[in-house]
Parts: sequence; structure tokens; C-alpha cells
Amino acid sequence: MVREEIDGTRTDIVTLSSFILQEQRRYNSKYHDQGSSIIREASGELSLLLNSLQFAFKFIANNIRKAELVNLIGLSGVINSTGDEQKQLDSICNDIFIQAMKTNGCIRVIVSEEEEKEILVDSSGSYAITCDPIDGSSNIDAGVSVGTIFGIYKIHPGSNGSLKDVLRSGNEMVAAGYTMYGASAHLLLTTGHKVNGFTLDSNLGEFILTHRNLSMPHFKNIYSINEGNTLYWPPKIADFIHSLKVAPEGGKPYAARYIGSMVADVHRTMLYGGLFCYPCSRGKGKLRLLYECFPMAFLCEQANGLAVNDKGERILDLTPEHIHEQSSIWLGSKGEIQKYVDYINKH
Ligand code: AFP
Repeated sequence: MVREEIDGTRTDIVTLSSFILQEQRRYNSKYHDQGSSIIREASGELSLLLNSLQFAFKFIANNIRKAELVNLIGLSGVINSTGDEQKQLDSICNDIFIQAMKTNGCIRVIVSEEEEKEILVDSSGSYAITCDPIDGSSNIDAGVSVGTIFGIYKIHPGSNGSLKDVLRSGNEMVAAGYTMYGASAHLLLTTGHKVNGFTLDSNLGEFILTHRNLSMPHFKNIYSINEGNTLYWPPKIADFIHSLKVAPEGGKPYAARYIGSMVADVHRTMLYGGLFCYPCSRGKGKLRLLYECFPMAFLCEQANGLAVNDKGERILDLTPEHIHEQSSIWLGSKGEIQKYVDYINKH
């Protein structure tokens, strides 16, 4: 018998690396069980890619932790593709991410929020990746949690890697996730089969499985939105948000929670439930479809939630026309998002 605890120390922990290998084995045995004449074995390339991603997350987490100490915080003077002033930490973390993806041999196309154009990599890899290396960076100076968001696609058969491998429906993602850098680093990952959460143990230098098969509650009366934009929303949306503040008979109104860092707001929503939204202001969405909305929508659905745009259309059914396209988004507990969809259909 294996003793799982020695002097109060758990010894049965599952690391991200072992979890990835277990998933690869599960995938292989699934195809063997189906008795297929063509035996489809996972090549291990996605596992390799996920492993190189976890290195990038550890490296970024380390830089964020020491940022204040080594005076990394401050503006670098560069304006990024979406017009935001780029911080030194943004560009450093972007470089860490791109370097890790360029050298793992699995990636042919990289899209980053910090790069105006897609990056084509000369490799024989089978994947394309989209990412926001540091989302929520305007909060960094206040020590608020920020994060890295990513989405992964298998490149089209016969493609050497091109824009077409990323400008496709969100349904075609094979994996997605984010790492939130807070008191500790938290990684939420889906490979299309539920969502699992890992926490970085900085003593071991390993991401440890802490949230297996994460599932959001169906209802939760929490709403998360930048209400300062109320004047710029269509009346229907302002009315819906107002309705959340009206207490039902014998009940309580919704609680408002808004951090202004998507990863942190979505992380709370994934754990506690509720709804997070960023509707169009003056007719324009803010959050980026490819590397903010798609990965979050994929995670959300895999955790039994829903993700739609202002019109109630499912986010993952959309197809971007350009890499930095912006969208409205409503995501969170299935019951709460359905309430929004029912409201706009009725009014
Ligand atoms: P920054 O990366 O510039 O801080 O933007 C963060 C973000 O893209 C997303 O993480 C937040 O949910 C959203 O913008 C906050 O936007 P508002 O400041 O307009 O509320």
C-alpha cells in the first residue's frame, strides 16, 4: 500500500506534466477501445507544446513577482497593435512567450496581442497559437492579478502555416486556457474534455492539480461589468443590468464585482459562478475575439457555463476576419447567461 501522507505532507499530488501524459494515454486508449482499424495514436506533440507553455508561465510568473524589485515596472514608450501604451513587463513577457513557442518545434503560427501581424515560424509543427501574454496590464502597478490567455489550433492538413490557420471558428480550437498571476499562479486548462485547474507550488517549481473537472454553479447572483460605460450601452442592455439590481420578493439584489482584469474577473466567475460581461460601448466591442473571448468561452463551456455576444450568438460559433478583431462578450453560469439571452429576445 502506498502511504499518501508522510508526517502531514501529501505525497499523492498530480503535477501538470503527469496530468498531460495521463491525458495523452487516455486519448490513445479511447481510440484503441473503439476498435478502429486505423489506430490513431496521439503523437505527443500537443503534450510537448503544453509542457513548453508551462515553462513560459513559470518564467512570466517569476518576472511578475520580481518586477517591482528589479524596477521593470514603467512605460517602455512603445504603442502596441491595439493602441495601448506598452509596458516593459508587457514586452518582456511577450518575448518570453514568443521565444518559448518559436523553439518548441510544435508551432507554425503565433498571434500575440503585442504583435501587429501574425508570426510565421519555420518548423514542422502541427499547431498554431494565439495569446495575450499579459492581460490586465494596466493594473500591474497596483499589484492586481494579471494573466496570460492562450488558444491552440491544429493547422489545416497540408498547410505550412498561414493566417488561415488562426482565422477560423472558435469551435476549431483544440486546447485553451489561462494562467493568472496572483498570490500564486493559477492555470486553468481545457483540451476539449472538461476544465482542470493547477496551482504553481513555487517551492517545487511545479503546477499541481488543485481543481479537477471544474464546474460552475448553474446560478449565482454576482454580476461583473464596467458600469461606468452605462451611457454608451444600448438601452436593452442598460435595462437588463438595472434589472439585476432590483431585489426579488424576499430575495437580495445581485452583488457587483469588477476588477478590470479579464483573467481575474473570469477566474472568480469560474470558481464562484455569476456573469462577466463587456458589452459594446457606442456600438464597439472591446475584448479581442481571438485571444481573449475564444479561449475564455471554450473554458467556460467546458465548465458547464455559456458564452455569447450582445446579440446572444454563441461566441465559439463566430469566425474573426482579422487577428485583432474585437467583440462583445457575456460569459458565466449557464442559468445567468440564459437569463440574459431570454431577456434580449423578449424585449
Ligand atoms: P489592459 O490589458 O489594458 O489592462 O486591458 C485589460 C482588458 O483587456 C481586460 O483584461 C479587462 O477585462 C478589460 O480590458 C477592462 O476594460 P475597462 O478598463 O474598460 O473596464
